[in-house]
Amino acid sequence: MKNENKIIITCAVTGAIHTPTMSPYLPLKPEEIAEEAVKAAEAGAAIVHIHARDPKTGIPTSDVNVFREILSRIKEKSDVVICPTTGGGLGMTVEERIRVVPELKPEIASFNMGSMNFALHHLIEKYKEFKFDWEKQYLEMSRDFIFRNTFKDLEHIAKTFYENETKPELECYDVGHIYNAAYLLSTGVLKPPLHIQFVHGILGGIGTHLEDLMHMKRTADRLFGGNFTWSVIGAGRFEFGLCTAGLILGGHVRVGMEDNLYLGKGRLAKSNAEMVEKMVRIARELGREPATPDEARKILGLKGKDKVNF
Ligand code: KMH
Ligand code: ZN
Repeated sequence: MKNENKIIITCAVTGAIHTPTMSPYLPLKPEEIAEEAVKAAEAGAAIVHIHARDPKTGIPTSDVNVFREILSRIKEKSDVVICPTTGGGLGMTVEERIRVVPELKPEIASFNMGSMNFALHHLIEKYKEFKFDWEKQYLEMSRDFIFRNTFKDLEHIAKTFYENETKPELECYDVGHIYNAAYLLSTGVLKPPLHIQFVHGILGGIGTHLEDLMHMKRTADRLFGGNFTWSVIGAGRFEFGLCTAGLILGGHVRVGMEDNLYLGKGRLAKSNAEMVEKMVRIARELGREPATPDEARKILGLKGKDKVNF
């Protein structure tokens, strides 16, 4: 089967949006996050997207040592492509967020394409009590939070990525972010071919309607022609529907507990692997075969797993 038919499934195993109270299955400790990532890869994920959490409390952390532990544990057991976050979590500085790139030199990492509101406070009302003290405060803090990615930041982040041969995965949460990418491409700050992730359903970004995805895709097609690769995220209950639309349109997809905790209505996913398995079933039914990690490396033009620093 040719590479065009291959679908890269990314699994985002823990993130920095959901908190421990929301699911007992959310991996928190480095060994749990690594284990979930390895199992997601065995289920068919070619890329795992990684955030780190404090081993004791589960609060998102930018501690490079925790990232290093997670990434090396995964690499020991799997050849999956490892994509750490540079979006981090609420309240982290840009410098703290991007430290993983020069320190660990990953093949690919997330690269957030603009400043925005990134709100989680609306999730509070769903829970009567929280397991850890930090959770409610963390979610509430997002009411007044600006996810900072100014043009100055973006130039600095891009330079850091290219110095370390790390491919940027451009997280676009709205149409304006695609124009930001086009501008930075025209000034040489970003280098082609771009890899774009259309992120739908974050409060502060574009919604989860099919028209929203079509608009993002049409805009990227118009600005970049055929010279880009792309993937879709649908946050919350729209995850599988929007990913299915993306795969029909020829894109790649991302699933996992960072974006959604449920396998179906009222049914918490017990593992990230279950979510990948569901996506693999849908893909195969619709004639797309999951890419292996090495096929994903080829499709995205990554430097290779022997060139990372962990
Ligand atoms: N949090 C997701 C909606 C990042 O980690 O840099 C997008 C994301 C960004 O994964
Ligand atoms: Zn993330």
